[in-house]
This record gives sequence, C-alpha cells and structure tokens, in this order.
Amino acid sequence: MEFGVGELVQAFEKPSRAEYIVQHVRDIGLGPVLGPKAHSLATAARVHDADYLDFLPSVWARWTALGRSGTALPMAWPTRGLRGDIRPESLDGQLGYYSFDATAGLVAGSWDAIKASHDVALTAATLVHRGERAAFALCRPPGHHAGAAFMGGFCFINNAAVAAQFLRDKGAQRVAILDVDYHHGNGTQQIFYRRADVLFASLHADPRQDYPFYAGYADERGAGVGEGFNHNYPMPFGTAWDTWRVALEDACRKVAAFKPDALVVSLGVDTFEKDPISRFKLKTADYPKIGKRISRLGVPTLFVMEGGYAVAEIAHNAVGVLTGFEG
Ligand code: 6XA
Ligand code: ZN
Repeated sequence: MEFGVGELVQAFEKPSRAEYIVQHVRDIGLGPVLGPKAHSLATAARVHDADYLDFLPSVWARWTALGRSGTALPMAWPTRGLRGDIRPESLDGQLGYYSFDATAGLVAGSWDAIKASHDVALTAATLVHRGERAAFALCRPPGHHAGAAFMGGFCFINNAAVAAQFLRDKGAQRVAILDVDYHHGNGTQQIFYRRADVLFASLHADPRQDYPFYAGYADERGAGVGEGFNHNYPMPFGTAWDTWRVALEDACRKVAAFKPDALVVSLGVDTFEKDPISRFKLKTADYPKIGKRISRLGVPTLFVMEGGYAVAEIAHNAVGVLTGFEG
C-alpha cells in the first residue's frame, strides 16, 4: 500500500510490471533470460552507509514485534530545524531518519525483493563487465530515489548506483549514468554528487511541479571535485518527444565528452503519455528512438529498470528502448 490522495491505496509499483516485461522479452526472443545470482552487499556498502544497510532487513521483524501488520511506513522526519544528527532508537524514529518521504513502505517480503533486485543489477552488470555490449536488469523495486542513507519513491537500494560502482571496481575508469525516468534520480545524484569518476545526467519533470520536489534543479551541477559532473534537465508538464529529444541529445553529448568506459541507463518509462502518475507525452513509437540514440554512444551499456506504471503498455515501451538500441 502507499499514500494516495487522502487514503492508503494499492501501490502503483507492483509485480505485474516486471511480469509483462519479461513475457514480452521472451515473446520477441530479445535474448537469453537469466535469473539473478546472489551477491554480497559489499558493493552496495560502497554507495550506501553501513547502518542503513543494517536497518533495511530489520524493519519488518521490528514492525511485527510491535504488534503491527499492514505496511511499515514512517510518520516523522528530521526536517529543517530538527535534530537530523541523532538516530533515534525507536523504529518509528528510524523509519523517518532513513527516508525522505512516505512512498517506500515495507511489507513482509520487501527485504527479499529489495535484495533480489540488487542481485539482478549486479548479475547484469557482470555480463557487461565480461564484454557484453548491453544487458537489461529487470529490477523491482526500483532504485534511483534511494540515497546513501535514505529510502523513498518505491526505492531502497540504488540498483543503478551499485551497478555503476561495481563496474568502477572491476576496472572501468569512468562510468556515466543516464537517467531517463520521468522523475529526477535524486538518490543517484546524491550518491555521486562529489565524485568526478561517475557522471550523472537526468531528464525529468521540473521539481517545481512534480516529485521529488526538493532536487533535480538545473543549478545542481555537482560539488568539490564532482563539480561539473552532474547534469539536470528539468522539463515542464506536457513535454513531448520534440522537446524531450533535445534534452536527450544534450545529455548524450555530455556523456560522450566524458568518454565513459561503461554506461548505466536508469530506464523509466513513466514518461509515457498514458502513465497514471506522470505528465509527459512520449508515445510508444518514441522509445526505440531513445535506444537508438543511446546506442550511438558506442559504450557498453547496462539498462536498469526504474519506473513506469501504464502496465498495459509498459512492456512495449521498455522493450522498445532495448530493440531500438539493438537496431
Ligand atoms: C510518489 C511518486 C513516486 C515516484 C516513483 C517513480 N507519489 N520514480 O516512478 O521514478
Ligand atoms: Zn519515475
């Protein structure tokens, strides 16, 4: 469940999203479909704080030990003027301490799904490391809103960030992350904000108008040695392909100038005109064009699934990017 307008509603981020996509991949014979191989959290610990990674698997047992059921959700946050430097002992306090919103609820199977999603990303990243031109990590839950020590926006572990760090640790000198989801990848941005070895470029809804509201503005360009390695392209409600593609072109030029050894694409298809929670106007026919442009970068590419909630069309849109990439 998640907070809807005035009530708790069935979550938009649901299993059928991935089921439709994998079925379509099989139907068109896009490539072998592999299950995830279990990985340790060692790479995740290089982009997330250790205490946050200890907290996540503990939530559900602690929630039920309090006699609760339903969905574990935070209800208080250390906002401006409060003591964000203190980690409370209470589970309710810690849920707020480790989140930036109330849209990352946990239920009984959540940790297993979070860990499996992380394993999917690392299994696919390994294929790219071993020389595949591209691989697709069909992750769910998604990851790009998760920061070093916070969850939010259906995200817990930042799968794309873990994969990028993995590729760095396996020898890639520079890794670029291109985030084409409708929402700003605020977690990914935060994780790499002070680094020059991982470039982050994100195309998304203007945070003045849409979630995540408090990050994603064009003047966020990185800090310290990372200054100039973060690029945001906020766009207004109603943005369609003719405008969106100009931002994609600019972002791809930034990526090319960076000369990355590997590229991670945070692939959200909630830019779709019929997406139930988004306000861009991309059409199904636009998605292969995204893949084609990314392919022209000529960089080994890992696609990591993020958002997209128009379930009937999600498979054609997400897989459309991949077939456009394949040419
Ligand atoms: C919360 C919106 C969460 C956005 C999730 C998403 N009302 N992120 O698709 O990419
Ligand atoms: Zn999204």
